[in-house]
Amino acid sequence: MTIMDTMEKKDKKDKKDSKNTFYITTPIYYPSAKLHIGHTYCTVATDAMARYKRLQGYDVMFLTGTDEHGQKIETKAAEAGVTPQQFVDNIVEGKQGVKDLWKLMNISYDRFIRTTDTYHVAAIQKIFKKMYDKGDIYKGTYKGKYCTPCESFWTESQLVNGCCPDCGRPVVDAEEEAYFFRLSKYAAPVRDLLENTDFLLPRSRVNEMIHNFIEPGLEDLCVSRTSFTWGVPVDFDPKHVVYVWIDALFNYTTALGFLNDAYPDADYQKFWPADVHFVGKEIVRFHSIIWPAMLMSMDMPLPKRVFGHGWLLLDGGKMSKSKGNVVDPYLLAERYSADALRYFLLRDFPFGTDGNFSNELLINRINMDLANDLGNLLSRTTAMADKYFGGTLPAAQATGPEDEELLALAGGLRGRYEAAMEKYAFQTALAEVFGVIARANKYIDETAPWVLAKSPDTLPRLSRVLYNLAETLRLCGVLLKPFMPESCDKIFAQLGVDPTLQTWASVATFGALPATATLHKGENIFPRIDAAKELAALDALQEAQKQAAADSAPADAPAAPAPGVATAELIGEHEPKIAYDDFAKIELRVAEVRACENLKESKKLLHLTVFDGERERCILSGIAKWYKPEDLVGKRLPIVANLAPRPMMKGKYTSEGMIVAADTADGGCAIAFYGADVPVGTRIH
Ligand code: ME8
Repeated sequence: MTIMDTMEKKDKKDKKDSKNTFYITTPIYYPSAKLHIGHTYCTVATDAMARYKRLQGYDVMFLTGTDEHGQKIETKAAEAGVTPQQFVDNIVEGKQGVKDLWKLMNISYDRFIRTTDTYHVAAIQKIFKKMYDKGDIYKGTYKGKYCTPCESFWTESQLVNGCCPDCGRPVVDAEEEAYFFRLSKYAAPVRDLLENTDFLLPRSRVNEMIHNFIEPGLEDLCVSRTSFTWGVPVDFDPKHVVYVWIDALFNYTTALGFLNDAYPDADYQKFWPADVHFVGKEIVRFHSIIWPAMLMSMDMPLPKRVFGHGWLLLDGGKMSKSKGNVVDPYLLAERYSADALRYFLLRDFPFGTDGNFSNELLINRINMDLANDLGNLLSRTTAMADKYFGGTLPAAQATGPEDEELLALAGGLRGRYEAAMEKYAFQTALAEVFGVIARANKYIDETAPWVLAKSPDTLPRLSRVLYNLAETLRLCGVLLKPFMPESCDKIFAQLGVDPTLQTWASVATFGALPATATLHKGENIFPRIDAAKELAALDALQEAQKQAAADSAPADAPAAPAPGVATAELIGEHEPKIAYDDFAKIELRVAEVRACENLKESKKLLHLTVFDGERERCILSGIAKWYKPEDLVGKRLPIVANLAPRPMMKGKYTSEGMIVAADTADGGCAIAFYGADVPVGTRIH
């Protein structure tokens, strides 16, 4: 019996003691705009974890998808002049859409759920009814503070400085008939779950949840809306649609066939409860408080774990679609390969905390780790095997004193890697692998194969040295494959490693590669990047993308973010404060509308001629949906008077300012008008 057979047997025995399935999920993303690097980060992490578990022999279910209902999408579709379904279809299935992005990034999901899938819609109606029949959902009137961009109601006690605790924006008073979920009923068991188990990780997030939400007291949760229609209708009261979180959270079970026939119920029996939900820190509250409470109400088992990962920030601040400074994963993956981007994302940023994205970090990481350390080790090893032995290592091999340290480090790698992966510490797992790669490069310098090649007496030693290098590369390749699947296949091809030597069992100890391995020198898998040149090129490309985004947005469209980017974009804690002098630079004035008309080229824009006290100017404003020209003529309203003029509609108009408006509770916008007692041209401070 070989070492490998023994290890395989042991692995099988270990697994028999527990369930051999692993169910992992990403959040289902809002298809309100193209996904960005933040979404890619979470999905790549989930993919690496899923591939790692498959490598270990688990029967894995990896679910991702899109959360397609809600007012935001209804509004965006209307703005784009299409139906909500057409709008989401385009973002999910269209060119460079969500599915294209996951294909490019080599995401090995097993299922993709869209909350507009009919099986999901029908199941959500049944779930809603079940909770209603149980008395856990009841009808009431909602009076509360509402944050329009986040589509969230808040209680007074949850507000931070009177603003939304998630995004820091002002909230408005709102009232409507609504159904409620008795969240308060489950406060004690949820608290127990958070405090006394490892349900939620990292642990610091538990403290946040207890302190911010449990201790102030859990209030019942509004779970239906009447102010928009793009949602799952409550079938026994159709003027209501199910409000986002019931619809969104139960995706994790409907995609397994729970209460529907699209998938066999056996999948639900087999895979539920989930082993882990990966979610960004801003939706930890929904996954660690509301989700378990709803499952308790449904008498369903709870997921084993929720992991709240950190955010990717851009240059220390927020990444924002409306600013046009989100990082486009398409651009980077196409330029440097999906594998390089995947590796960078999981190597540079600790998964549990925030990290600062920059092009410089990306390029340095590719050059240092992939081109220098891994790429060089592979090309030196295969080139020497080729040069000295025509590729196939002779069986006569001699060990030497330099071997001990490398063999010990590489031989123990799987255990250290596994310990890190089980804690979702991708950065540590990768650092372990690259520690071994660095040690192997040092081993080449210590053993000096080019000297050994000079005498027939030292050829057995040379053969052993190259064997040790090839075996180290094989071990590292197997463990890197969840992170860089395509590149590792290329590494295996150069090392002549067949699939039986790519298994988890085969990397338990050093030495499974046959002594007379045949290596082939192949292409350079990770070419070195000219950093200065690439940084300049990336800056130019990203600037062009930013400009294109700005050109396609109306001059003074309200800066309300798409929910798909709200997480990264509304990072209150990272928002720099401005000095009064900065505020004073913005010249706000009272202007009078002298003329106003609809534009035939755009449904969204109104063309206004306003008098600012000194002169007339043209402003194009994206408010046509909420104001008719005749509502505005003669009115006095606030404008930003010192914005740089902007050509719009392909240069046909130049907009010379911006109208200041507030978001309303129903997703519209409201302008504050001044009376005749405020002279035209007055500065607003
Ligand atoms: O919240 N850094 O969808 P969403 C890291 N539909 N991760 C980021 C990120 C950033 N800058 N920006 C986004 C929703 N993410 C709901 C989820 S689940 C039942 C419903 C990732 O499109 C992160 O994982 O706003 C975050 O939680 C998720 O995208 C939010 O995506």
